[in-house]
Amino acid sequence: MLLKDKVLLVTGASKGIGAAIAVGAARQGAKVGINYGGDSAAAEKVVAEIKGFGGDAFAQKGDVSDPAVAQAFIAAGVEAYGKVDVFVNNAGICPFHSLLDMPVDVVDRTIKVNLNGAYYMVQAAAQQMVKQGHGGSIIAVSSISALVGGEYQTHYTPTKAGVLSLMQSTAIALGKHGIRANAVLPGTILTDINKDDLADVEKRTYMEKRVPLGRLGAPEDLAGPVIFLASDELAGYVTGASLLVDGGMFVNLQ
Ligand code: NAD
Ligand code: RM4
Repeated sequence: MLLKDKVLLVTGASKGIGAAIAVGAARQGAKVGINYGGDSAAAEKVVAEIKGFGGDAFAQKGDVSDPAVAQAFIAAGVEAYGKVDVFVNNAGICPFHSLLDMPVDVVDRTIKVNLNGAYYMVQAAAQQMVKQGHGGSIIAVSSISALVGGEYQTHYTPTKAGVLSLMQSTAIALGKHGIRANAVLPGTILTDINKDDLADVEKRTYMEKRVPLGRLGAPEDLAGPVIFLASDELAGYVTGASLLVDGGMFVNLQ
């Protein structure tokens, strides 16, 4: 029970990586608050799964690109459980699209959700943690895409580099408050975000072949690394760091 008595809030957790983090953290004893963008039934299913094994969780709908949603989500966590110990910024979108004919609204939306949304949420969580005065852990789900490019991700990869940079600066800004800030960088994880992209069998086979561990990732592969970074016991001296969780894809040149 690495997160016993801890309160963990996570954005974009109705499915995919966020849901796996929520469930994994709850299994380690955390009380969990879930933000999500759309599918209320899916979010309630995650809450029900957690309650099913004796955990505690709530879900709150809200578009992270709205700064008021960040304040409301942190406030909901405090109202439910009295404090926020761990904040995980995970919500994100990746509408694959080519560069030359990229519509302005697709660029703007991607940046607003992935980067502006992260900023508002991290700031709101930080304000609460500083007020509490007993430290905390902030973790952002960045990406291997913070380090490498993608032909149909010219709007997306800068947001993931931005989120990584946000954690680095946040680590400096909040160190004096005992608050740690770190990033996880998933490789290619099978979720709805890339379902259409990987429906191209040739691309999927190519991506699989790039992974030394021999398979693409599952959402659950991110739970352990996030729990590690959340835990003061295990990662108390880790801040400003980034952890690739990609089966070795990034280092696989030849
Ligand atoms: P997913 O599509 O399965 O889940 C996305 C989640 O974000 C959902 O819960 C959705 O409701 C929520 N969301 C989307 N827009 C939102 C908004 N405006 N406000 C609030 N919530 C919103 O995708 P996923 O693969 O689990 O992605 C989660 C994060 O992981 C993203 O930030 C993504 O960039 C990152 N990531 C994913 C991969 C991958 O290969 N799947 C790799 C690296 C990084
Ligand atoms: C990740 C990475 C994956 C892609 C997802 C959408 O950052 O680029 O390969 O499938 O984004």
